[in-house]
Amino acid sequence: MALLDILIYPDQRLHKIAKPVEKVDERIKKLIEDMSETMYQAPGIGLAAPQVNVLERIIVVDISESKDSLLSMVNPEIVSSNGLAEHEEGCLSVPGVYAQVQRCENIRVRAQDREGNVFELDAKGMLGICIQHEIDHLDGKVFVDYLSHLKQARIRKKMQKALRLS
Ligand code: GNR
Ligand code: NI
Repeated sequence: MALLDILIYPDQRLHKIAKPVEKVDERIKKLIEDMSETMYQAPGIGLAAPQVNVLERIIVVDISESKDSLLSMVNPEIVSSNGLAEHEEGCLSVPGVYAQVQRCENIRVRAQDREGNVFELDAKGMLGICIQHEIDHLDGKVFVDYLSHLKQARIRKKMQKALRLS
């Protein structure tokens, strides 16, 4: 297992679109293990491959208190959704920044598991929000992209200043 480096906003690589995984093989399993370890160590409740500079459609999520409910998804897709939910979000790629974001309240997701088997999952609450946040990363979107341009400019300034000081 290995810890991976997390890209920090406003790194332009966070805005690239990830490619579908063609075959769920040993390389993908290893990547999922390393991503999970990186997420738990951060600590975070989710991580998407583009955050660790891998442009492939893979996410890991664990919203449990006990950190024993890992959900890994390869090529996840939202197949249906309804309702609206607003919640405060944060992101491992934008440390120290939190903001309200509007998402779908209920989603149905189709994905492949670590063995390559297709499954579907209904998610709401924090799990639903987290999965939408992670799928956004696969599409090159970071939660700050939903904020006003003024807020985005302030966040970029804050992040660039923090980078200069580190
Ligand atoms: O750890 C995380 N917490 C979180 C809180 C509210 C909404 C979404 C998230 S996901 C985030 C980890 C992360 O950046 N995943 O991409
Ligand atoms: Ni994030």
